[in-house]
Amino acid sequence: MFLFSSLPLLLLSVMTACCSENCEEVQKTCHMITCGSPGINGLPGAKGEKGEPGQGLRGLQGPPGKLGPAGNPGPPGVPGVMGPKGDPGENSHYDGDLPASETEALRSELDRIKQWLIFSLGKKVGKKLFFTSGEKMPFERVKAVCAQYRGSVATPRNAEENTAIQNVAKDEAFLGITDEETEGQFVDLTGRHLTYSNWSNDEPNNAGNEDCVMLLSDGKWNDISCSVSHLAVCEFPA
Ligand SMILES: *[C@@H]1O[C@H](CO)[C@@H](O)[C@H](O)[C@H]1NC(C)=O
Ligand SMILES: [Ca+2]
Ligand SMILES: [Ca+2]
Repeated sequence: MFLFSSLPLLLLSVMTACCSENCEEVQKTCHMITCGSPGINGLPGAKGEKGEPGQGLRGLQGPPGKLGPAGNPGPPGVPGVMGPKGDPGENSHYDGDLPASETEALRSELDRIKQWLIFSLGKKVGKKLFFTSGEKMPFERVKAVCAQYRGSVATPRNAEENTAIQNVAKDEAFLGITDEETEGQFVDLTGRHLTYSNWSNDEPNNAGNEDCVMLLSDGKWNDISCSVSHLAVCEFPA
């Protein structure tokens, strides 16, 4: 700021200096400066008309302005050229299989965990395992819960499985059997007709429209409404 305001003053003093050295010559170039010995001050003249805009030197360029706001992001660039193939890693010969000894160790550990689960919670019959979450819920929920654990609703295929479910449940539980599709025709959840059943006396009676089946505490079956809540028992391949 100081520089700009003092610049005309600076120019003036430079021109004055040149004038005092060689006045005759300077008068041709320095029109603005009066030379010679100073006379007596006259009266001030009338004010002249406003002159044309001057052609003085431009000021020095100012400092850069403030940074503007960031622009919108541009479109994504063209994908680069694929790089050269990297060096083979240290495990370049690893084919994804664990050593046989480790596979064996994992398998026996899993077997042990399975045995504990069966021992404490479930029942194993042939190639089936039966477990319960201990919760009571409508039939649709039972199906969903069993499917969530990659199992299906417990469906006894013989007296032994029926007893196993009874022992796991220790309460009234849904079985994976319905006659929702065709009234009076009970099928498993894959739609196959039953080869084993253990209906209680005078059941199934479809009393008030009953399309689901529950295992009674005595091991016998009764058709009941699908919307009532009973224990969820699921079966899994052993
Ligand atoms: C039906 O269930 C009862 C009680 O568990 C059992 O004693 C009977 O043997 C079962 N009958 C059949 C055919 O599974
Ligand atoms: Ca029915
Ligand atoms: Ca009934």
